[in-house]
Amino acid sequence: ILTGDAARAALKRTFADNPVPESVLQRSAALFGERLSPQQAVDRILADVRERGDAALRHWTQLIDGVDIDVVQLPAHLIESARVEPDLHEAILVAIARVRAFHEKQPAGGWIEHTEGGALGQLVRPLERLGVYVPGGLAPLVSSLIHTAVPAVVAGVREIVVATPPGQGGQVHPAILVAAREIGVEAVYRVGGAQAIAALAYGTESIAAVDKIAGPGNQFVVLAKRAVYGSVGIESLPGPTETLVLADDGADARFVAADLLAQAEHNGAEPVLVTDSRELLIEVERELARQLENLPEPNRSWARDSVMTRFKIVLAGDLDEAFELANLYAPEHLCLLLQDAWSYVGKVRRAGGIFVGEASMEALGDYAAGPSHVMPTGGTARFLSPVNVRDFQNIISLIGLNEVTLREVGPHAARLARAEGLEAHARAIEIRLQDGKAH
Ligand code: HSO
Ligand code: ZN
Repeated sequence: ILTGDAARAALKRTFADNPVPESVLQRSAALFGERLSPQQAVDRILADVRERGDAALRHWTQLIDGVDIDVVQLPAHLIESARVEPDLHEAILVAIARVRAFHEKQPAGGWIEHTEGGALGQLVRPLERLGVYVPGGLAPLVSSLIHTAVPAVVAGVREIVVATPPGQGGQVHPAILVAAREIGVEAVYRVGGAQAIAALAYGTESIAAVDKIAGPGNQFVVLAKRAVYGSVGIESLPGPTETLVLADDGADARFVAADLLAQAEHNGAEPVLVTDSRELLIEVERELARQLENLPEPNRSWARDSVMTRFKIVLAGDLDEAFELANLYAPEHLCLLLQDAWSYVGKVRRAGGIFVGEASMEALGDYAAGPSHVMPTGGTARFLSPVNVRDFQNIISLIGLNEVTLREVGPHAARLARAEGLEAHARAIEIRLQDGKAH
């Protein structure tokens, strides 16, 4: 149990590079015949895809996923014919509709102001082609597709393509295909990992390069995204997820424990409890042990790993200190299980999302509350926002001034140009002022 300065030290993000797990090094030895760091492995894959295109995609997919994909793009009829049970289909539709309705509320238009001095403005244009990475692995993250692609649809992006690692036999989970169809995704590519990021960034024979890549992924995907950034837009570099539950003595320990465990079940997750109540803390620990025992496998092992290795429990002197610590940590998710939780919202300065009160648990937000569940992790809420419509649009500045403004502002601009030693700039302005012919 952490208090005071020890809590401050534990919650302050240090941003040291994560140590490379031995299992990753062993895997790279198996793949490359030598022990490469994840970064070195990613660099090799990126260079190979850039050089050899589809042939490299097939090679790495065979080696890493153990799957032969002679055709990288999933045939369209498989998207058309994908089916899931009716209840799940309905749930997908509800999630899409709620995420869409939420993002349609976002003020995202541009503006043009006309005055007697002419017009200035900001025009908003959607990106043309977006790549959404959908992690495969242990569970098909259909919600990640919805929570990334739907805000892009609202932004006006017309070409959205998906890359996801293929299962044995090259198939993609039907829930992902149904969601892709309902969202109106253009194409699904059966490729994952760094090789998928390379293909989306550089293009190959069968995958046209995109303008931006969005969506969460594992350590290799994140390293690859960081490496291609600049050649292509990158929406964020999401790390392991984290949730800070801020609870007082009025909170129901069962709910607190349930929210922490829901978080803990994610790979590498960091659950944090901050409370000003020692009684609650003791109750939560008891509840946590009980609920953990009742989870089925493999979820219990996943959750136990997070709870045993990364769970932080903080006892704050009062709620003011609790909020100070929460702002210091800048959590991806901040869950307020407080009496009169609404009255504390104004105290939050840094978080990806605030979940206010018992009925707004983070797990609901993961699926169907409305806001995108792709939120800034690792303390990046200090400078990043959750995925939103603006991530999928560009702004174009519009300058349409006339002589009135020119006469007023031109001499100042010319003076600044000369101060910078840029004579031709100054003259380009003055040539209009001199002959009085500027319109
Ligand atoms: N809580 C995760 C997102 C997620 N949860 C997807 C379930 N599926 C990161 O915000
Ligand atoms: Zn989750």
